[in-house]
Amino acid sequence: MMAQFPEVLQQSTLHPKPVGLLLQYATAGFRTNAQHLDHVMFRMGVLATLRSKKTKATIGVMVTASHNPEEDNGVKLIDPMGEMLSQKWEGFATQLANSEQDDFLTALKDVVEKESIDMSQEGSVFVGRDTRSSSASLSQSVLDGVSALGGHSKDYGLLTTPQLHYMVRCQNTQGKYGEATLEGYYKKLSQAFIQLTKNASNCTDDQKHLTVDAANGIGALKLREMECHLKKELHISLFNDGSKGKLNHQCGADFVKTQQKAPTGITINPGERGCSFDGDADRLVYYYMDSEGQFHLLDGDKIATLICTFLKELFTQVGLNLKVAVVQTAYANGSSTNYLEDTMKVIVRCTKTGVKHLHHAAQEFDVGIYFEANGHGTVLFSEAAEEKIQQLVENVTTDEEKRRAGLLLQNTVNVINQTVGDAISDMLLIEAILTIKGMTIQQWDAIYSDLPNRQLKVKVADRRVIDTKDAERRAVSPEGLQESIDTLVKNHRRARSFVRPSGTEDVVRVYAEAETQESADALAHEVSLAVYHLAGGVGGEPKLLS
Ligand code: NG1
Ligand code: ZN
Repeated sequence: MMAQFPEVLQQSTLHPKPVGLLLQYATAGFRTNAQHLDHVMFRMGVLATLRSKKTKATIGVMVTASHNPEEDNGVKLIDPMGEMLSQKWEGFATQLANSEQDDFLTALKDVVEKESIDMSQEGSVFVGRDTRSSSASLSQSVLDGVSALGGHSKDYGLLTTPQLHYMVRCQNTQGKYGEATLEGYYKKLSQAFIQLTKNASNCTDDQKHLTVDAANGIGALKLREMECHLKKELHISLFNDGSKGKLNHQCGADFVKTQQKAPTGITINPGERGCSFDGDADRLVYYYMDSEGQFHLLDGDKIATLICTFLKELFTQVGLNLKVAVVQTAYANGSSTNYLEDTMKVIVRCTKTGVKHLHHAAQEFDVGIYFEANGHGTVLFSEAAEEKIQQLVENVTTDEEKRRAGLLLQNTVNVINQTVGDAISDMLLIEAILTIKGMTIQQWDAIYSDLPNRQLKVKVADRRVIDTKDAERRAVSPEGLQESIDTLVKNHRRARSFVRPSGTEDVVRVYAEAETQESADALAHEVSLAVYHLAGGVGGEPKLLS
């Protein structure tokens, strides 16, 4: 066991930690300027190998900073079933990343001891990276970390984040989930998509057309690779493919959602569907322009609602009584929650921000549809639910109509990447649903009307002074803040507002929604002022949006 440690120690000196630099493994792993990350990458290679030895399974390491600017980078670990790293190990990740050079070995041995890791066990790690200029060398540092501990690694090179999650799950289920190759991923998803859409009648070429903004990121490359598998069942016009624009700059799902406007660099005619991926292709939002040139956004809440409607109809058709739930966060538009609960009569759960929270909540149901408003999400089917669908399709006594619905369900399961939100997979599912239902994007948008809303950021000296409860919907500290918010909310119609410290940026986020945009903007501004004054705001007072 001890024989491996001198090697790790020696190798770690080639990836030295800048003295005093402290980072935290947060909702999206480690994320900061790429220049500060070399030691973190090496150490995460080491940690992933330990995690692999502990779980006796393959672990994934993805090098990406998602929707952050090109000069940033980051790293996330992927657990055996393709899910996010367990919370306990997030702590170990922070501990390893922050130990100074001389203490690194002690920190490492501490993890080995606490987890009683058998160091003679083999370690296996899959590595993937996005298109950032820093990603190639940083992912090499991850590989160095794996080999320093004698682990085996497979470098997939350029991948979307959800593709790496998929590979890890395929590998650890011995192929039951699919084949752990890009070809396997493309085939599984595109075959399911073609099966889903083949029965749709009267689908015109116009309806098969979709404009995609790939945020100048990895999604563009992977969508191009996939296109030939789709057999022209979907006609994609790809924009922001990385050939000229800057990654995530004025484009991509995060830009579109936060700015509530179309990305630059795309051409989209009135009424046509467009969608945006984020920089690592795990988020997706849709939109269209109406005949007056007005932009309409269909975010994660609209996506969840469409998927839920589709699945519930199919479950009714086949007569399956499954416990279906939609999992959201406090950022979900109030209209979506009302529609799901009051009209659709489905269970709605609200969790803290961060997909791992949503994912865990969704696992408690037969079918758990989870989406953050920003477009990150997927659908989870319990093993029992998948078996019931399988039996239905295989049962020779099932009548034709039910079998057809059963096959749609089965292909829906197959087109979905259940490990994590996946822009490509979610896009195929939505395209299939719209085709099958013969629905336009305007009809989808009309299922319910969003309440106007606004998100703002406030800079404070220390955002940790804000503590929240009730899935971040109420602030418990600093004193008086929640009371102020309650009072401010009362002055607006159909209003709601909450604040929380961001997990990925050094800011406090403010969310407000109300009956009109003016009202939502005013409320967001008033609450920002309350945060500024009660939670130690720095810089100038927040200004009202003009
Ligand atoms: P923070 O910075 O904690 O709000 C943001 C997103 C999350 C999640 C993470 C990880 C919002 C309001 N927050 O978290 O939903 O996606 O980034 O990327 O969109
Ligand atoms: Zn992302």
